[in-house]
Amino acid sequence: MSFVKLEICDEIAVITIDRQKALNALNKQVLNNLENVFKSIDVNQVRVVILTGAGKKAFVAGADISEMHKMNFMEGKEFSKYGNGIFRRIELLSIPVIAAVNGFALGGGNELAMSCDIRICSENALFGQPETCLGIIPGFGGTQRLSRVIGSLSKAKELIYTGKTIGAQEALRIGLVSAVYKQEDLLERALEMARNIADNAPIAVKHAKYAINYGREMFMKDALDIEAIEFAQCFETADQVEGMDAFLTKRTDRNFMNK
Ligand code: DAK
Repeated sequence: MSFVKLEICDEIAVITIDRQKALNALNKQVLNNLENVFKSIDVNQVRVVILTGAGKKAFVAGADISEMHKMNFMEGKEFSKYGNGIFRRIELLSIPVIAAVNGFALGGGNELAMSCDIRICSENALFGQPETCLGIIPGFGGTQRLSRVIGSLSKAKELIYTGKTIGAQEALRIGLVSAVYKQEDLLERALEMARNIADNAPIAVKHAKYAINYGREMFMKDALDIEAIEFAQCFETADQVEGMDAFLTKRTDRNFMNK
């Protein structure tokens, strides 16, 4: 039995973490299922992934505390490396991943959402890195991604040191999410955004993601070199010809072939 479900419709994949009895907390099996589902995505066929949690209460309430509480140094290191490997795979997947945060996104849940390209959430969503309250620190990238995502070292440190949670509106204010919707509208809004992305030239979207992701880990000069190469590669695609031809001939029926 898998705790992670995959549905693909019209070039959009919806991945749902479904372990509702523990508020979708990430135990080793959930992580393993998540890794396998992401590995199974054919990025030449699927254009956008949406990641969400089952139920109305939680996206992911964190790493599974009952599995972690007896860990020693070596086990903690291994667990962190394992989770980080999966989250990095999501972050670097060549196509965009939208996190539709439908409730608690705590600890590993917030870290998972931050591995995605874009986060939108429901009005009841709650975010936080409460690890220091448990005697640990974020171990799936939170100490690194939170400040990069929100662009404020001060706020990231405040959230991690205090372990306090913030609601959807505060998450929007600090830039942790891009938009807040009613719970019942969240998935449809995520699908709408996904369709909007999927309508654009898929290879161009991939080049943009690559340039943004790798560029932000470099010095500006090197990052701009990466952008120049990714930009240039677009001119070897049929979709660049189609996109510009459609504009110049005032056509609205762009037909991107992913070539
Ligand atoms: N792990 C395991 N079970 C969890 C869980 C979690 N993170 N969160 C909730 N559950 C379970 C509860 O134990 C409860 O199970 P039963 O008692 O029914 O068997 C069930 O889900 C429903 O939860 P509650 O009854 O507590 O529901 P409430 O609505 O009253 O409260 C809550 C919801 C989200 C406020 C509360 O459940 C809560 O505070 N949960 C823990 C949230 C949390 O602290 N999350 C962060 C976990 S730490 C690392 C790698 C990774 C990480 C760190 C280090 N290295 C290896 C270095 C990441 C760490 C974390 O994510």
